[in-house]
Amino acid sequence: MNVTVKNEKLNKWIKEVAELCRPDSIYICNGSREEYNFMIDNLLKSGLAIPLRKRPNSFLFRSDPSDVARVEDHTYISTTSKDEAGPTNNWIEPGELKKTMLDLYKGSMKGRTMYVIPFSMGPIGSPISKIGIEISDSPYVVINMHIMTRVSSRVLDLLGTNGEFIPCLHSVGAPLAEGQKDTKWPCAPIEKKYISHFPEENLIWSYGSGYGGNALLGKKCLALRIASAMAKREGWMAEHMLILRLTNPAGKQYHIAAAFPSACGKTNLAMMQPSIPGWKCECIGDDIAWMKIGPDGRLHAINPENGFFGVAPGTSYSTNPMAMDTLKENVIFTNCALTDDGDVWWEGMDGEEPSHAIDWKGRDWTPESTEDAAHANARFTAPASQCPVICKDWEKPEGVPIDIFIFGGRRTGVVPLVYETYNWDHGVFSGATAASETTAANIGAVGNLRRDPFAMKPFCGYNMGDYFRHWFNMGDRLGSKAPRIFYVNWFRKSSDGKFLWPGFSDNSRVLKWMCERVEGKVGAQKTPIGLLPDEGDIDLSGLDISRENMRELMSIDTNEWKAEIPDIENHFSVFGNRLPERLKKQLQEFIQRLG
Ligand code: SAT
Ligand code: MN
Repeated sequence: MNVTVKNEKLNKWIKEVAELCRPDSIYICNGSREEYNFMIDNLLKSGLAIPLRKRPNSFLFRSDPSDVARVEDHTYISTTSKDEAGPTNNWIEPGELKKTMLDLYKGSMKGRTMYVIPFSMGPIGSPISKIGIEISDSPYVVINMHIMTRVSSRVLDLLGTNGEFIPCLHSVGAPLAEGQKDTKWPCAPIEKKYISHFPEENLIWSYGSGYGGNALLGKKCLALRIASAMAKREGWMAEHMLILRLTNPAGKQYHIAAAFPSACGKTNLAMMQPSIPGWKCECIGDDIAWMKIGPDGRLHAINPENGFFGVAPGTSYSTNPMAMDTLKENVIFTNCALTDDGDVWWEGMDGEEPSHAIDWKGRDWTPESTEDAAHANARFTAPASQCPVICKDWEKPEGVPIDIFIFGGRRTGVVPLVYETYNWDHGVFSGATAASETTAANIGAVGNLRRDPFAMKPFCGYNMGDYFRHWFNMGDRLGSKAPRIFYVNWFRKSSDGKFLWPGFSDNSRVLKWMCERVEGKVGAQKTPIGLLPDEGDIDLSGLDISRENMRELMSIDTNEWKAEIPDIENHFSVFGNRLPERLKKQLQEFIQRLG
């Protein structure tokens, strides 16, 4: 497999990185099936990949127990001035950060192969796509990138001799001395992990982790952090949003983009199968949306990814049948449990628990074990094309026109099932103040309430005050063609700790109400927080839910909302003079409405 690199900048960069990191060999990837199989063969031989008898061409990997999720505390937006990174990002001055990281990279690939991975975010050759080149010393990264992005030698052809690309440098940070045996999941200790972004020069440097968003640099690093900064400069949007197409019984299509934090059900909603008759849902993307204003003046969205990197625990035929059917073959599983008959298993899967399994740490597990068999952030990596409800237009370069934006999070209390915001500015306020309980997608405490504006707190590549302003600017440009904005909370619990709303396929009932609002078919009640459905307007036919539960789900306790105000003020105050006046105005109006 001889791939020649003609791009001058790329050749120079490959040479520089090789001189710095001192790999034993260099391999330029072409993205072919043979290459994938060859990589898998090597991973099987070294015992890193575990074949799954029950799922053709599927493999299980177990990470090091210290390397199981994104590391937000070690993620940096490195701009010349700290102010440009803003108060929600970690910042180190670029010169200093590069010096530290250059020291770490020195010889970091010794004993390993350095892979050069040419990839496209978005269909290859499309005007909205971006080309990245990831250099990595992890074969696990190579095979995951094959699924999650479009890896191809065609990307190199497209680059020609002087095309532009986004350099993404990755090392697991575990050089091997002469004769030293490798570990199953090489990585560096937490204090040496750095996930660094230099948005002023569209550059990504990642060191020390081999897991998910820390290592598959096309995803959060390129398609969100770097892309959000580019989008701000160029007048488009890069958002942490799923994209779906909903078709009503009359055949009318609605496109919905929804922002929820990591591990809050984006994949489930993106592939949801409506429980209401005659409605159809198709998936366009489950994590990231790039949106531009089209010639029709509307906002058009594409999914820049090529696969799903979804949370496994909790995924089942009852919660997400379309995901389960996506996972039948050609899947990489990470940190799931292994059953005795050679399949994967995780908590929340259908059917009986296995009486014995090997847990994600490689130990015997039985239902009596005190720890879970799969890690809470165990993941599947699966090709999007395998999803039975992937929309036929999911790769259309012009994207799909967005009708509805949804924001939300995990809130045990306070926030009702759904409300519509009064207008764009109020919608931006609801996105900017979105709060959610933390999940296992990041290393750190789980279940703490935090403000996670637009579900972008960990992914905004510049000052978030400016990001809010950018949302207002986009709204001004879109005018009457702007999507309507709603807020949802699928996770409200009753006083005895039970979920009030069944969720999953029944979320279609809430989406139907949104479509009817867009059509002007249903009214709504004005409340201090927004427009709530009139009783009876959410289609509950065929659903066994009590009136009391519905009332509790929709209830608004003014005192609880008043109690949120100091926290919102606090949250806003950190942005100083970067906080748009329009958000301050929204907060004042909100306080007045609460009385
Ligand atoms: O590890 S990832 O960042 O890719 C998954 C997530 O947190 O959404
Ligand atoms: Mn995500």
